[in-house]
Amino acid sequence: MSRLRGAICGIAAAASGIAAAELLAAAVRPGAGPLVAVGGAVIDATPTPIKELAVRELGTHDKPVLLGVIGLVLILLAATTGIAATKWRAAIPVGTGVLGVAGAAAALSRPAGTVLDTVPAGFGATVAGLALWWLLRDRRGAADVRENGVDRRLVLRLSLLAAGAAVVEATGLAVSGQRESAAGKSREAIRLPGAADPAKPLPPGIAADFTTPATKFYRVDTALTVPRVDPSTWRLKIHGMVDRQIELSLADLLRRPLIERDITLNCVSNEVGGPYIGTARWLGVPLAALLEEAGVRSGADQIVARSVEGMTIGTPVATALDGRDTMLAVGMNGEPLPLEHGFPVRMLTPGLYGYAGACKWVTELELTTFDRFDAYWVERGWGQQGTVKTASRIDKPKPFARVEAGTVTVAGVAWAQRRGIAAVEISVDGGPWAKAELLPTASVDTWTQWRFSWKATAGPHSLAVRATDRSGAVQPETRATPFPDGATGWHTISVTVG
Ligand SMILES: Nc1nc2c(c(=O)[nH]1)N[C@H]1C(S)=C(S)[C@@H](COP(=O)(O)O)O[C@H]1N2
Ligand SMILES: [Mo]
Repeated sequence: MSRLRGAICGIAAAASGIAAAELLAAAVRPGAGPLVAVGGAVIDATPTPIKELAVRELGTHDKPVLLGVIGLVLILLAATTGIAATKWRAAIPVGTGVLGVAGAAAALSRPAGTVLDTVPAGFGATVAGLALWWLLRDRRGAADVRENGVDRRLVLRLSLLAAGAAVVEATGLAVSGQRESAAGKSREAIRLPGAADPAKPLPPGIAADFTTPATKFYRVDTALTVPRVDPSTWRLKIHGMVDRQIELSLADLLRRPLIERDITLNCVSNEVGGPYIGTARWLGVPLAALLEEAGVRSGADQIVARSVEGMTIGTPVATALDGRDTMLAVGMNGEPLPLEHGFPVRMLTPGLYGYAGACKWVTELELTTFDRFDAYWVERGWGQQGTVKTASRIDKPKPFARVEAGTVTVAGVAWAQRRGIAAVEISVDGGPWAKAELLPTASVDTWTQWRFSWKATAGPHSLAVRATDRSGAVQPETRATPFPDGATGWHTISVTVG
């Protein structure tokens, strides 16, 4: 009974401490709350294979799951502290101290972290400690207020504390909700100018699902909460190995001639046959002209893009100057970038995986060298250059589908951004390769949709796909994991006919 009491008091005290810390953070430093800071620190410290596994098995649920695990660990620590404190009061400063220091250290370790960010965790730990001490105070005289084994004074204190924590928590949520809707409104208020150089109209006969709606576009990033950037104070700084440092506001950026292009973006973490790829119509400012104005010094071979939440993405300088449409994108499918996809400005580099060329919420471009600096994912063992590999995927039928005998339409996509797709072939049950029909596509920077009429006979079958890019290179059969520079291998599915 006293253990249960201790555990309940410990958890209640921790909950009020966390609510207090999150409210303080929401008020003074949005996005620097201890929970998110600990989550971010865990993400950054997680070994790459485990991160891979999480992205593969959990997809976009990886973050809720992570927060759930952190919550469970917190509950265990809080309960243990509470139980220990019923016997030994010194457990209060020890337990809450450990949690406070962990939260503060996590906040400080964030790329954009400052000493100030340790204050919410310290404050929360203090509140939790005081709450626990108050809950467990004069337990000795408690016998006379007990009725049917229930300590009424404790129940009263717990209720008061819970009510207080609920009010604090609600206030915190209201404060951050306010900020969120403010960010949403400022995005809605933005009127993007038209493109000086618009995208070519999509060719006739193009499939309806050629362009991926923003709401269906995959999302991959390490941000536990979507960064809310105020477009009126946003600045982009171009510096490092340049002759002239440049600083631009969003208005400055939007005054420049904009280009509009259909570009396919995909993630290096995508497994063979995986979902992390999409095609959108992007509006943006070509990076080449900006770099020319800044005057890139000889020897600089890497652009390190930094984002508001401290991501670093290293892009080869050559890919911004070789004539491709590397841009600072402000629009996606005719609208300002969605918050999740980097509002107000992100990088986009045709032909590179996202981790190497597509920094979201970007605020800084530093010209440097690959020798001198390893960006976030490179530091974790991923390839430096991030060139997209030729690949293809079967979307129809679905793996393990049951289809009727007769003519079955097999369909999917193939991509080799910058090189373009020359051919797609299908092999049934490991038999000879037969050419699929290629549908119209927008450019070498977009995927190519294909279809194949299969005369399906009853029984179990396997279907494999492979693409050939316009340089004549055939997609290799050898299976490779996404780590360290992109998966290879033919997408093969099993279906049953009959
Ligand atoms: N700031 C920031 N930019 C980022 C990332 C990130 O974690 N943080 N992830 C990159 C990765 S790995 C990919 S694949 C693309 C995904 O872009 P999307 O979420 O708009 O599809 O964004 C890139 N840009
Ligand atoms: Mo990625």
